[in-house]
Amino acid sequence: MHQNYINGQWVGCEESLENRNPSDLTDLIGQYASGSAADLDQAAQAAAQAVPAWGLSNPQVRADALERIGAAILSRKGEFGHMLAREEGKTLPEAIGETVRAAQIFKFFAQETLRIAGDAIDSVRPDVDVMVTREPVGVVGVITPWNFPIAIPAWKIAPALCYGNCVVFKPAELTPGTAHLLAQIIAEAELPVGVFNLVMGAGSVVGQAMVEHPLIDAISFTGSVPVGRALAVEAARGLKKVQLEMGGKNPMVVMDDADMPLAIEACLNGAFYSTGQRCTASSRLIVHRAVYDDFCDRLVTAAAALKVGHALGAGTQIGPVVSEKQLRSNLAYVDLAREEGAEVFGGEQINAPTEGFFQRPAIFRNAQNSMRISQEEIFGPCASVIAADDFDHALALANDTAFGLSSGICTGSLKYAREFRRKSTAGMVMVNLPTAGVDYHVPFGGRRGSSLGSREQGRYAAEFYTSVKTSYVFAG
Ligand code: UN1
Repeated sequence: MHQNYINGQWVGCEESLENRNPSDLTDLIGQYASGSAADLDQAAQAAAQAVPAWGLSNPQVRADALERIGAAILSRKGEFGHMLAREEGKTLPEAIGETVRAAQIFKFFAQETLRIAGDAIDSVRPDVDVMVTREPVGVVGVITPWNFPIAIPAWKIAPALCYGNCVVFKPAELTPGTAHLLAQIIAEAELPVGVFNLVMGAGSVVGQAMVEHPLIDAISFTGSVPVGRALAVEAARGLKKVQLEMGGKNPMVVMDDADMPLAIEACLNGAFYSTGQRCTASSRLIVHRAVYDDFCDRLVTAAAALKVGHALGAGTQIGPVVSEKQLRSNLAYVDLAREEGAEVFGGEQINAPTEGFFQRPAIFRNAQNSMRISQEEIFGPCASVIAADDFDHALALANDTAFGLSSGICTGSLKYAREFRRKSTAGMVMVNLPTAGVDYHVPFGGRRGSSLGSREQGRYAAEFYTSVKTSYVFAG
């Protein structure tokens, strides 16, 4: 069994989880520990004990450790990519790309340790100096989803360590393999005992124990809206700091002056790559009526040509859906699309040489924005195509959602691009680019049902991972 890492030791536990390849159900990747509330307690205690020394450690020590982790991930990117593609179903190039991104995140935060700055301000009182500094929050619980099994852990763990926090990491049950590899690398980076802990297991057990634990000071979570909401309520009881990244129903507007091949490519990428399993996926394609039919015809043809298959197969463009449960849910939405009156292209489950959860990309033509298929996050390779009369109508439709993570517009007009950038009520806006696939050094996050708390990534991560101290010194 692959073990948890607690207080500097690899430790087994009674329960374990089976990790299987969604591209080939006969491929058993391994058995992984499924921790208990007691394991979580051990990890939280170890982390809390490590906080005082780590929090005051020399930034060069943290910089060197983060740099070592980044370099080790990079040097093993093939192994990581292979594991990630095998357990999550992302294609191998996507999986290796995600691994490189994770390494870059560790390297970015290695440098950030040397830039933790504050303010010195004159006091309004004589002979008093005021200093504003940033200190670690303490023990940070990290709860991550299966869809980015190395990038999302990286963008939570790296800043946590950079700013002097200790970490208890609970990865998604569906992707413990990548998390375990990452933990091995962190374990080899010679951090003091207790600074980093891995507790794999069920959200209802380990996650619940984490949110209830008095020694956990803050939780950074990426996952679904219902879990995020429950977590926020529970965390409020313990007055824990929380950062939630949840769903999306991201709009991509295609104007009548768009470069059509570029728009098709951006929509294919945004809607279907990574099997649509991205909170930044373009699941609402809002297309100007003047080009609606042309756009739909081209998109249907291009989507039908995408090669769906084994994530590790040569030339595969769309890997499997992550699990049977997710596939059932996606297929139910395809049925719902028909019931709601959309015209459905693709979306059917397909067979491959290996038994897995393969689904063809689904396009819901003549969809309305008010339909459930256009309002609820599906988290699969499914996109509604909604007609808009003009720019203002498209903008109104784009903003008419309970989410607000990313949004995009394809247009040749600077005026439309500028207005969309200013009036889109999303946390991230893309012009002539897919709504998914973001840089690693700038803030990530959204509004409304998509995010709660301060931004992740880049220098803005400091807001969550530090606590501000204001000191007054009287010189006498
Ligand atoms: C990306 O689009 O590059 O869970 C990242 C997700 C997001 C990450 C998306 N938190 O899909």
